[in-house]
Amino acid sequence: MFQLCNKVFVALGANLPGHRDNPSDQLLAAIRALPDAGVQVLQQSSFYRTPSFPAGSGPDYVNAVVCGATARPPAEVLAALHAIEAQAGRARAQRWGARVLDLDLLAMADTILPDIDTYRHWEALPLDAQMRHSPDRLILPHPRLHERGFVLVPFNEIAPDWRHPVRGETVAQMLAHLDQAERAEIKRLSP
Ligand code: A4P
Ligand code: MG
Repeated sequence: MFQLCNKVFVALGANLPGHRDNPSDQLLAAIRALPDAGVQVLQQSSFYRTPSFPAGSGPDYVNAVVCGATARPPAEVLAALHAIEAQAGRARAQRWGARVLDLDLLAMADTILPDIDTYRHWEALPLDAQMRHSPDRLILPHPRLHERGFVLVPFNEIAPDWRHPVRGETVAQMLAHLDQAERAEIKRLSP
């Protein structure tokens, strides 16, 4: 049973302009669309310019993380995020390919989905398998959030004390494990 109002964290990323002039405008439009998707925005990180991962896979990204409140169950929130991506002109061509908008559900309160063994399976997947397989159902927390600078840096700006329900670490602790060189390449754009 989900609480009436759950705290939800959404990661935003874009490295192609799509219908807008640039990736930052894509992110702004997506944030403005969140209330209609049932997510009331409580906090918003700065926007960051980040090198595309894997290295050399495309133009730099603009990334951000938003904290919201929602009364909807996780699967409905993800479906609403996919609808916003589609409106922005996102086509799912290639895993980790360049995109006009990527909205990932990072976490919803301390929910683990679909179960802890499935979460652990996706978290432990080696890099080559990550590139070949993508999950056909919602995994929460997002199984890559603990290792991505482009997620952890903006996440840390708005919720350094959020604790990962499986790993037991806070966002600040996960960020501290990141390679310094990777962190240094993430540049704050605004405000
Ligand atoms: N899915 C399962 N769980 C989730 C969840 N918690 N949130 C499913 C979002 N989606 C989830 O996702 C693939 C499948 O995972 C979908 O069917 C979804 O229902 P996708 O968004 O179609 O594909 P993706 O974005 O290529 O995969 P994913 O796993 O979201 O990858 P990442 O980690 O987001 O990588 N470099 C920089 N600098 N910045 C970026 O933002 N993003 C990516 C995508 C690669 N490189 C990047 C960035
Ligand atoms: Mg995604």
